Amino acid sequence: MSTTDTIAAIATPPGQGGVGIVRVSGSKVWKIADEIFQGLEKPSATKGGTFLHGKVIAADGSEIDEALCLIFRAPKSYTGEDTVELQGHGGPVVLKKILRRCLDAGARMAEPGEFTKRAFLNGKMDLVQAEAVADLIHAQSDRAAKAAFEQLEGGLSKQFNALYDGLMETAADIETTLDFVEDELPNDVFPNLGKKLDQSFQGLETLLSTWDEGRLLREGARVVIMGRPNAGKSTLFNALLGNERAIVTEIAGTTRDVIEETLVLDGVPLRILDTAGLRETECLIEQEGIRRARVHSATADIAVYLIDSSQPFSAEDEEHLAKLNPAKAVVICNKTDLRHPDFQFQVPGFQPLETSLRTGAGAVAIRSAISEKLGAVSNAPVHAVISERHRNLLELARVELIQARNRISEEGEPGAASAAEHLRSALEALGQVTGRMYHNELLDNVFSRFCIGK
Ligand SMILES: Nc1nc2c(ncn2[C@@H]2O[C@H](COP(=O)(O)OP(=O)(O)O)[C@@H](O)[C@H]2O)c(=O)[nH]1
Ligand SMILES: [Mg+2]
Repeated sequence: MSTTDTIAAIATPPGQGGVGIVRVSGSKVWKIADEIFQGLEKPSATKGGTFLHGKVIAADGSEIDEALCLIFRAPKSYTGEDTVELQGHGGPVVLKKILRRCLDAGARMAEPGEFTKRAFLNGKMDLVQAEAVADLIHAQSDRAAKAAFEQLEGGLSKQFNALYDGLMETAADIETTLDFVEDELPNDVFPNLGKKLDQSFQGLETLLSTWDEGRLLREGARVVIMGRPNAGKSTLFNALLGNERAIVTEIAGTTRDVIEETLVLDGVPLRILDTAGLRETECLIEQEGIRRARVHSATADIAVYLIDSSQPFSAEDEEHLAKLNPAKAVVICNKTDLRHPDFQFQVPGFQPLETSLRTGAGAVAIRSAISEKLGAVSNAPVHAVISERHRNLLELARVELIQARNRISEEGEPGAASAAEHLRSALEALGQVTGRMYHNELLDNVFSRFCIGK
């Protein structure tokens, strides 16, 4: 991909809409716009930051659409290049014709994310901000959108930059010591360098700690509904979703596979999973379902455990509960409308809710309880959070930083050369987060997540 050619793409989603946009960016944009657009002025003679009203014209001179032509002059455009946006009527046939026209006039079809990639290459934004563009477009909830916007505004980049600059300074200080003869150096040089590395390490840990929240916002918190057969798991699953997604019957063992759906609760996206009831069974299909239920519960952010209170409290429920972490579990004694006189919940550490999913009593409390368990996420102020890619690079930097710190604090001066080496590696990893350093594979990896036209 060269940055001197001119790219074009439909920037609005497929389907019908009031307006549809074709975006063209690159050095040939004025030649192309003059050729295909007829208004009172030529686009090439029009000031940036303004627009023309006119017609998009086919090669044979016939009119394709009435349109606006928005003029952006480098560097004041999204890509940093000369750009026009043609706003036509938002129908797929019309927009494809306009795009075709741009391609025939000398543009090339843009690759996914290529406009944003050019914005990055032209210094309009760093890589973390570019990623935020995709996150904002993909955001499934209010909070995810806020976090992405914060990142787009540079909140996260600032933290990465501070970490990078701090380490860069320390690395330079360490390299300076290499030029000195041993007894020329003041005594406190290495203890001070150790302290600075400690500070950087803290900053790195703080950034790493935002990963969990980032994961929850991007992928959704995993909420697994568990319990013995017939407790009402599928009934709860359907009630949370507001539709009859899972089959509910009075036959124990109805749900065998894991069923997953998504839902937004208090601004946090959730992935809720309905699972097979836990019991001893001869049925191979059900056994596999139960095995999967256990696997999912082990990795869940929240386990919702249902108990059938129309029967006396069972030792089996007690056993299953003992394996759950109370901080991450919502326990529900369901079927209170049929409550057995001898039912008595007796597992310390849990505060069960009482519900009748048949009558709806207590059902609202379940949502609040799930929300509350995810509380750290849903109540905290929204701030920029790191992604999987950032985390992998931070982990690399972390390992190098620990090495550097150990060399300095354990060996002092004799360790300086090796510490400087480790810091260079740490900086290399950190530099790839914001794109101070990049290679093609890294860019391909980042921009492949984008849609065409962004
Ligand atoms: N009486 C009563 N029946 C319920 C309640 N919740 C669910 N059920 C019934 O219990 C049976 C089993 O429910 P289901 O959701 O399939 O349980 P699962 O096996 O845990 O998924 C169905 O007949 C439901 O209608 C409740 O609160 N009260
Ligand atoms: Mg079920």
